[in-house]
Amino acid sequence: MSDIEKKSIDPATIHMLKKAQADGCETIFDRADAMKPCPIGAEGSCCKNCVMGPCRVPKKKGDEKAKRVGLCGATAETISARNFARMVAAGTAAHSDHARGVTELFLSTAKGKVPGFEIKDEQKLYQLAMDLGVEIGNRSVKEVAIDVGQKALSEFGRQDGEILLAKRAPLKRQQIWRNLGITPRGIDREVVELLHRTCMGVDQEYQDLLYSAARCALADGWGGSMISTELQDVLFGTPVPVYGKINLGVLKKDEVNLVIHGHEPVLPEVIATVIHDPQIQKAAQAVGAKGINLTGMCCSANEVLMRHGIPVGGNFLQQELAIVTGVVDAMVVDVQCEMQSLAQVAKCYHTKLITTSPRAKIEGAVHIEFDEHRAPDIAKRIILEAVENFKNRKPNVDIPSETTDTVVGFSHETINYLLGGMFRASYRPLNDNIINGRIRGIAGVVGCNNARVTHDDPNFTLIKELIKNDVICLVTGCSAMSAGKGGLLTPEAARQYAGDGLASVCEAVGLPPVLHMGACVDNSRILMAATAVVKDGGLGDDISDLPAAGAALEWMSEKALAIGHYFVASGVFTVFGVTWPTSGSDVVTKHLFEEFENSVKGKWGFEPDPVKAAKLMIEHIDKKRKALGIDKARDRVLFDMAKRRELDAA
Ligand code: NFS
Repeated sequence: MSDIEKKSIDPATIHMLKKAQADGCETIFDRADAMKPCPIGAEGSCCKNCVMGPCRVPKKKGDEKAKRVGLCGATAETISARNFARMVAAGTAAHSDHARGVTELFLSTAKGKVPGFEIKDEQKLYQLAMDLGVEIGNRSVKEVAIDVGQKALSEFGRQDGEILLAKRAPLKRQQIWRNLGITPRGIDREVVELLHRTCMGVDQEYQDLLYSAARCALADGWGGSMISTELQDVLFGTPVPVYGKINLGVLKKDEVNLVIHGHEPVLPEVIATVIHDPQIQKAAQAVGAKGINLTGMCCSANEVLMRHGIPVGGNFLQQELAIVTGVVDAMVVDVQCEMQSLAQVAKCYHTKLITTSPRAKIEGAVHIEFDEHRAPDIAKRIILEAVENFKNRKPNVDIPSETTDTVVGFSHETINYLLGGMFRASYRPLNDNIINGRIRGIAGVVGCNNARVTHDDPNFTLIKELIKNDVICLVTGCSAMSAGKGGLLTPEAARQYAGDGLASVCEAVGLPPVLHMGACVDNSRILMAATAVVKDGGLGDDISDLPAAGAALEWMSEKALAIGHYFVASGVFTVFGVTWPTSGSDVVTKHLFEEFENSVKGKWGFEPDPVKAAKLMIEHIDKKRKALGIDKARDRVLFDMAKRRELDAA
């Protein structure tokens, strides 16, 4: 096996890496070989929060008692916890700023100020109105929507009290947060306060920092991310199961290829509509193309895949490789997870890179700023940029043949409906199957790709291992795409990969054993699903009682750490891979891995090996089953008449 072949388990990725090498085009995979991570920074032992440093306080092998403090006296524990907390603050800021944009658009839509946008899911609007304390009565949809938009917007700047959606959590969970003083007050407030606390010379007690980080992370999961998911569903429709295709083979040689990459679904939604405009289709034909092929990359892809079945080009580590095919006429990006190197890779070929967010420009890209008031015009302009660029393709075109079929679109509401049917939608069948042991437990497998590990391998191997052991998997983000490319997102995968118990349940209701729930902000759907399972009864009275665990074995983004921390603070055992950001301090790591279980009833774990990580998660699930008294549960025995008579006679 050549070195390139060890970079990914995905043949399309390997194929494109070889092409990039032949074309002399550098990618993230080359840079990962050329530059190793700084070991001091990786273990969280570098403090650069003031300019007397950076102070380096790494662990010293063989001299564990060595004094480890920065110039100001900050201990290795403080430095480690501060670095951890800053990542959580940044991740929360990213999700929540995305949410703010969606909320502003929602409010403008409710007020009728942005033509082309509308309220698509009224039922979800009413549910949200109730949870935000907005009166419904005989009021019009418009009135309710305006109030919902205003209430949601004020959650960002709220200064005291509790964020409103925290009330969706099980009552016991809410009480745990209150007792620890970590119920978020307002979304922006928690981010700002955490940045303040982690400034030079402020909060210098590692426990205090870790719990403040939990409060901030909860403002993401039950605040910013949840608001994003909810309002996007109300605006663009709540996902229902839809068929889709994934991997670089979805690109087409004889069509104009426009790739939408990033995170905010607003512009992609408009592009997806405008693309059918006959004038635009004509323009494509005029340049000799058979049509226009819209595909997605990263979480924008998840959004439009879930709602429209638009094919997915690939996940985070494939963004440069889409361009390497030589057929991407334009790649349009907004915010988050867009590599700056896209501009350089685009130069090797003919691709036009277009930035659209007022918050994110890239040197070398064309900037066409999105404005919701002129959304259709801007969408048209972007599509036409791609169309015009079709004629500039160079001869070195090569598209991998790989695509995989998927069934996606499992919002929390859809799972409810699919399990219980239209007239008695509920999580009851799921709970029953967990109690009777056919389903051993639930796992959320989420997060990114990371160029420091074999692309897609940890995610795919972990998920396969979990479903083999009857653990149903809920997936989002780039990890969902690893599962999709590996063929795990179809109902047929149940028989092929899942244990007998899980397979029998999946086959009975036609579900895949791995349920794609959306983008990373949609991890809030997993919180809602877990809460629904608790509320349905029989499995304890808090999320921490459930036979459940979470994982992100290929994480790289600060957003992933924020997500992990809100899962932990919501009572979930969460395992991360690649590298552990507080490994420089055994004390801080022990607190997160062990002592957190006594307070927030959830805890962190670290295990880069996917098979071992699955084992850890399954052991935790079994521990929870035992605590619930369902560890010896068996399939219910159905008595026939003869057996009943025997019982009656006894
Ligand atoms: Ni999530 Fe989506 Fe992927 Fe990671 Fe980036 S695209 S928001 S951060 S890399 S899963």
